[in-house]
Amino acid sequence: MALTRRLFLRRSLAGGAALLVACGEGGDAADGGGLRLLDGGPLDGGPLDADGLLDAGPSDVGADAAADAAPDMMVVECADPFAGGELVEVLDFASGDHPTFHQSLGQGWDGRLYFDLRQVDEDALLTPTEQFFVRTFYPDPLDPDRAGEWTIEIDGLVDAPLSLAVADLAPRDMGAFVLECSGNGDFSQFGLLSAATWQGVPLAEVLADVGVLPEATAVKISGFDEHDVPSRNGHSTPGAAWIIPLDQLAATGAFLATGMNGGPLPPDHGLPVRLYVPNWYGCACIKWVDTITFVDADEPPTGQMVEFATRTHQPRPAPALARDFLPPSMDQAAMPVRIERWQVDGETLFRVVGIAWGGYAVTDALEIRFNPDEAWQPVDVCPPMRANQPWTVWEHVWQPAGPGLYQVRCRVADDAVPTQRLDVGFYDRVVRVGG
Ligand SMILES: Nc1nc2c(c(=O)[nH]1)N[C@H]1C(S)=C(S)[C@@H](COP(=O)(O)O)O[C@H]1N2
Ligand SMILES: [Mo]
Repeated sequence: MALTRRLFLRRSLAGGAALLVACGEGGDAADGGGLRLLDGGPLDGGPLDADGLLDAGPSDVGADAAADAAPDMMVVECADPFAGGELVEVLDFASGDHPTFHQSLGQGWDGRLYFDLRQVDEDALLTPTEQFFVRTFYPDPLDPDRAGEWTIEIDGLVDAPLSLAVADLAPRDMGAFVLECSGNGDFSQFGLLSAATWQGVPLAEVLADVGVLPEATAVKISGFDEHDVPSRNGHSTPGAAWIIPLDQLAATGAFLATGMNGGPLPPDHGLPVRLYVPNWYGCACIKWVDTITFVDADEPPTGQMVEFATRTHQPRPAPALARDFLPPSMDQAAMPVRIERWQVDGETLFRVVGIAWGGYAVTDALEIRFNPDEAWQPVDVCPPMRANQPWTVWEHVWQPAGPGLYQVRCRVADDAVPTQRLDVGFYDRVVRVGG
């Protein structure tokens, strides 16, 4: 069987400051966020792609030479059962709707752009900016030409309110992270999920010098949220704000983003500034941030937090105080994104390509099942999961029992790994084989 050789950073070196930059000052959610090499590191000059993967190519000489030059890399041999075969077709998922991808649909709060997850691949991990999913378009009252004048008002329980000019921030690379709308679903082929590198400044750093009153326990981050056209059927409630407890701020790795994928933040993604919290659902990642308010322990949740309480898995009924809300974090999730039919040596083989994202620690216990009455099978993830962000692409060889509909589900065979959405079949995909 043919092998593909890939080099990857040794996991044990993940803390090596010379090699890897994790987003934030520690905290699990931020760990691994920056699979990003510092200039001048041992690999400087190597043919490194955006993910930090060094493609060794098919030749042993190349791989060994690269490994010699970079002792912190290791060579993994991944089996390629499809080598020399022919891709016959990419199957359509039979579940959900089939929206138009990569095109602006709707208006205002109901504005959407769905990303086609079938495009994700080991060597195409990041979502091109123009294909990155959008939930809520750029507000009509704002003028992109005046984005350079944007200020954030810092008020509430502070010594004196102040105004922060976004142009004065010195953004740097924060790492590669996924963003997922908590209302993502089969209706859009799960197209409200994308990955990018983000540039910005940690929120804890931005607020470090603010004179804060002793009773302040949290910050409320608010964004501009007015549109000329109301949301249809009251689908979306006006007012975008989220509250982060001060004692969690640094650990979340929250940052104010001013750029993505190395370019400026496009209008629809929050020009000139948005909140981004690694591994928190998109509803917390407030766009067009205009106010940061220091609040105390009696602060009620924002309308946005209440609107998204179910989708962020809050206790029911939703808590009366913001401080009793759970962090809107994403448990480990996984699903197939592309199922291909191949002819290899006269045999029909199916290649299931999937992603694993979210979660709080690396796992090697991913499993897949092709119908409720079939057995779970381990997914051999190669190279193994190295970090929770942005996501891990996996592949599985499938030989279906016969033609028909298959309901494909993933799980993590490790009770220590929380997977509340996987547990209820949230990311199930249905595929039709043959006939
Ligand atoms: N001001 C504002 N910020 C917002 C929203 C909004 O409607 N208004 N929607 C939120 C939701 S629900 C999601 S999923 C993300 C989507 O970010 P994106 O459009 O850049 O992908 O933005 C969040 N920030
Ligand atoms: Mo969302």
